[in-house]
Amino acid sequence: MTTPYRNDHLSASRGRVGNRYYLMTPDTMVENTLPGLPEYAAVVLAAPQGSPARFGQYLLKLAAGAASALPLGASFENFLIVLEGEVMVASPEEGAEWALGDGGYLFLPEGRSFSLAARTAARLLWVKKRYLAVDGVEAPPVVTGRLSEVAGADDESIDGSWGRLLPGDQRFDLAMNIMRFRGGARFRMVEIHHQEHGLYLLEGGGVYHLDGDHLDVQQDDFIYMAPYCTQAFTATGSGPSAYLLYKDVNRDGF
Ligand code: UGY
Ligand code: MN
Repeated sequence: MTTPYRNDHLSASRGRVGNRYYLMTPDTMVENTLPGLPEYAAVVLAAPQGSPARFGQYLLKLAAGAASALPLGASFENFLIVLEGEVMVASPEEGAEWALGDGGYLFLPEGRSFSLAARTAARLLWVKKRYLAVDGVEAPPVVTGRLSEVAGADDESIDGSWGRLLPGDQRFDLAMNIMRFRGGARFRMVEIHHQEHGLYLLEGGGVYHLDGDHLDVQQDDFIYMAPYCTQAFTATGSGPSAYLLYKDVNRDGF
C-alpha cells in the first residue's frame, strides 16, 4: 500500500512546522516501512532525526493477522497504547504476553523487547525512549492498564482534568498523561518548560497556542513541542476534547 492522497487542496493543509514545534495533520502523515514491521505500517510522528526530540513516537496501522518479524524496542523503554482494535504483545525477556484492546496500554522498562500480533485491524501508538537511570533510584516496573480506567483530577490551571497512565514517582523518566477538556475550556497560563511533548489528539479539537502561533487542531492530529515551546490550549465546539500527552519527567534536563 502506498500513501493515499488525502488533501486535494495542497496549499490548505493545517500541517505546519514552526521553530519549536510541528503539527502533523492526518493528510500530512506518510506511512513508512520500518525493520520488523509490515510494509508501510508506521508513521514516524517524532524521532531525533530532524528535530530535538529525545524520544520516538510512531503511529502503527496493522491489518488483521499482521505481526512483527523481529524483536522491537530492544535497549529502549517502550510504551504502547491501542487506539482501535486488538493486539497481542509478547516480551521474551519478561516471559509474558498481553492482549490489548481499545485503550489498553503497556509500559515495558528498558531491556524488554517485544513482538506484536494484530488479532483485528488495529491502530496503536508506540513511544520509545532511552532510559535515564539515576544512581540510587530503582528501575521502573512493567505497567499495564486501560485508558477508560484512568481517573482524572481537576486542574484549574488547564481548565480541565488530567490523569496519569503511569505512576508519577522518580523511577519513571517519562509520563503518559490523558488531558480532558469540556467545550470552551482554556489554559489559564501559557506554559514554558524544559520538557518536551508528543501530543496525540484523541477527541474533539480547538486552538493550540504554540510558540506564538495559533493553530486549529482536530482529532488524530499530532503535535511535537520542543523544550521551552510556549503552549496553551483552548477547546472549541460543544463536545469534550482529550489528548494523550508524552512528557519527559523527574529528571533535571541533562
Ligand atoms: O503537563 C503539561 O505540561 C501539560 N499541561 N502541557 C500541555 O498540555 N501542553
Ligand atoms: Mn506542557
